[in-house]
Amino acid sequence: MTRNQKLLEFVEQMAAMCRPDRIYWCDGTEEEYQLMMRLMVQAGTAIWMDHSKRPNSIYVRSDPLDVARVEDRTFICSVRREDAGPTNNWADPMDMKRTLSSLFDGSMRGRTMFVIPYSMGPTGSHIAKIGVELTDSPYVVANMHIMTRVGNKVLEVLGEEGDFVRGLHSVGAPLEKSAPDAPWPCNAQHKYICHFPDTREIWSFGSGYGGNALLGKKCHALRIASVQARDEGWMAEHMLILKLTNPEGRVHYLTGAFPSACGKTNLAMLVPTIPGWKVETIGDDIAWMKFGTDGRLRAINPEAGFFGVAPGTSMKTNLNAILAASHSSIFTNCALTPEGDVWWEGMTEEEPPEVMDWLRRPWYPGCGRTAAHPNARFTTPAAQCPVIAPEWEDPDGVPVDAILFGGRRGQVIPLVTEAFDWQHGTFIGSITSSETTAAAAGKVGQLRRDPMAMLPFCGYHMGDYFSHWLKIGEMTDPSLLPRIYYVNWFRRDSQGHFLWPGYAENCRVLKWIFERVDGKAQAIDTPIGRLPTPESLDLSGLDISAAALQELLTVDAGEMRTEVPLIKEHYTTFGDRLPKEFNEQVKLLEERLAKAV
Ligand code: OXD
Ligand code: MN
Repeated sequence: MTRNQKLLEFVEQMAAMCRPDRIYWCDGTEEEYQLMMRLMVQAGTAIWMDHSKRPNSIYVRSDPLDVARVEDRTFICSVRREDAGPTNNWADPMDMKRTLSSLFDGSMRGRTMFVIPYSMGPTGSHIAKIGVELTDSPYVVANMHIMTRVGNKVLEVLGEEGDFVRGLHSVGAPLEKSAPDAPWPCNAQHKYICHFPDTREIWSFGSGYGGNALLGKKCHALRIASVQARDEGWMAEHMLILKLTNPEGRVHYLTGAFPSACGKTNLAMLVPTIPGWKVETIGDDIAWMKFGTDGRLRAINPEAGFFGVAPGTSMKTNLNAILAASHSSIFTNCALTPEGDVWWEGMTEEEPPEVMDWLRRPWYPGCGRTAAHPNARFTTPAAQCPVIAPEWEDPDGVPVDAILFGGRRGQVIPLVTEAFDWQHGTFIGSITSSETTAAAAGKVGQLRRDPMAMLPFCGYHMGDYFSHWLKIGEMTDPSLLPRIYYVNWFRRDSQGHFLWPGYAENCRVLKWIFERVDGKAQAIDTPIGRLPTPESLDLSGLDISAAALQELLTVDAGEMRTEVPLIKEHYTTFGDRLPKEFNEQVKLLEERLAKAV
């Protein structure tokens, strides 16, 4: 327990409102994790997976109306409307607290309120931050055990005076005395994922799924932390962190921002096809970066686990994720095999003859639907990843040499482009665009601008967020800043086939970036940035046609010119908070394109 008065008061006040039957303080032990598993199995939320197939793992199916982050129900409740900006839903904090208070009133009746003290980042690291999530969901407790550092060790660091991000979560389904519980209690009518950046609070109601409910992840580590980072001069980003080692043993650290479900987890755990090169993982979703005393940006992974998209994950696409999730993991909305293991689309080359789909219906190949939900997930401790870097919990973080941006673009955008400098890199990050996927509720396959892959995750005005990026670029000697790159693995030919093999072969692009950082690889200036010369990209052993390579590595000035009005239109969103430097960048781009043939 704790003697932190602020925490004791928080728990008391929230319990008085939510009226749980019991309050349970999480200590973070393995016994507690096992207790959560048993609670879920007893309640019908989960079933144990066959021990010989997938030891110490459970299989969970959510309610079909609770399967993804709900961006239209996500609110930034800053005191001033303009601080939330045009890309967030805003609500007045007092009004929203009133609405939510009536929903939370008695919402935990018949349930236990779990108090989860957690650390985002290695416990005690000067870059880490503490939060406390109150929840009535054992599923959330179990997932938070994997995704964050939980329990007494966090309370010790918090001490009697320490402050913390206050998180309140309820599935919004009080249990009446005589009524049975649902296997996945939630509230389909009322879902609210609300952030109060001025007071560093998160109130989430009605959903038990992923980023809606595991408040350490998107809500704290991105939306609230981005505001803290702005105020304190650091960065909270939607980025993987990887360590790249060349055959001589030289190391560079890369971070990468890609919109949801563009393969961050795969890239973070990639098995290089070029002999002698090694990729190790530090994080797959979020990076917090702060300047070290040496003037370099240093990154930590605030999380302790992976909440990865399951469909498409296979021995071929991500061997290390498959190995990491081979035991002690939680699987949500995958399909269940008759042997008591999980399956999902793309896991195996051959489809199994029959499984039970995520909606508990028989499924067989050719039946016309998917067996796993497209946003089915595995939750796995990062420490179980075979290529986790030994320094992944270094409290000082790792020095970042390069930052990658990217998205899913079938057309126009080349395989890799190096920014001319930090300001230009910030500009290309701000115009990141991608075709949408299933990670968030909504239409799949539409083009959406997703600046720095932060559109759903920035807790304040995106125009100010861009200015913050520019300010970061002025906080140190330019030679110490990471270089910035834009990559696109998803370019297609006129028949719609991917031009680049992707996955493990992306190491060829990583190698080029590594050698650029070392001042070795060649590049040519183009209107949009520096591209590899064909010889500087290591393609040994890769079967790729000269024509495909040509298409991947050229900038068609005519096509690029058609992007300019789209960029300008995108920028109108931010009004007068768009940094003037970006208008200047658009002008420079137009000038360079005008000169190109
Ligand atoms: C995620 C997401 O779950 O970005 O990481 O949606
Ligand atoms: Mn993400």
